[in-house]
Amino acid sequence: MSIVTKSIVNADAEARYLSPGELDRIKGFVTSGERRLRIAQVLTESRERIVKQAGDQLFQKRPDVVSPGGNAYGEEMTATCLRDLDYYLRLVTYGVVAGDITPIEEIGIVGVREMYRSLGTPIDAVAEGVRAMKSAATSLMSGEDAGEAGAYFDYVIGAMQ
Ligand SMILES: CCC1=C(C)/C(=C/C2=NC(=C\c3[nH]c(/C=C4\NC(=O)[C@H](C)[C@H]4CC)c(C)c3CCC(=O)O)/C(CCC(=O)O)=C2C)NC1=O
Repeated sequence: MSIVTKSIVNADAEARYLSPGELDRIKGFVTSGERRLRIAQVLTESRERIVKQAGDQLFQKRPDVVSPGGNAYGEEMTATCLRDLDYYLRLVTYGVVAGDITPIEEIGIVGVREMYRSLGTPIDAVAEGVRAMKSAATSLMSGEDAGEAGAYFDYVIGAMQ
């Protein structure tokens, strides 16, 4: 839910007008809108490059995951691994657009440890891949945009520690 919807639901539950604090937070959301959309556009347009670069970096750092016995060993499994990185990049764009980590949390973080444990996927290596996406992605942006985008990648990385 965006901050706008959330504020309206909360206010209406108490049959009241939006409070000055809520209006202030909505103002922040609106004034940062152009920047957030610009970031989401860069991530969307460059998604293939970001995922590919991050995958190369991850497999260089963690050759074990693509070696025999590794969770991403073999063409098909490697492709599934890169697909997971693409999933997380997509979720980051949702967070950036919403100005809120909630969509990332609900779609990709709740239950993620249990999921990767049951798949035999080392979650620290997934986090490493997301870290590599962060550096590939933020290198395409100016300082302020990079900082804002970086926060959403950091949220995912932190949730996988
Ligand atoms: C949008 C929310 C969402 C997420 C996050 C998601 C993840 C996800 N990753 C999966 C598999 C997988 N995920 C990986 C990923 C990796 N293995 C490694 O060693 C690397 C560290 C890592 C890549 C960075 C691999 C290799 C599989 C296949 C495992 C298998 O089939 O044995 C599966 C099992 C089903 C399938 O193969 O599609 C799910 C559900 N699905 C979703 O709908």
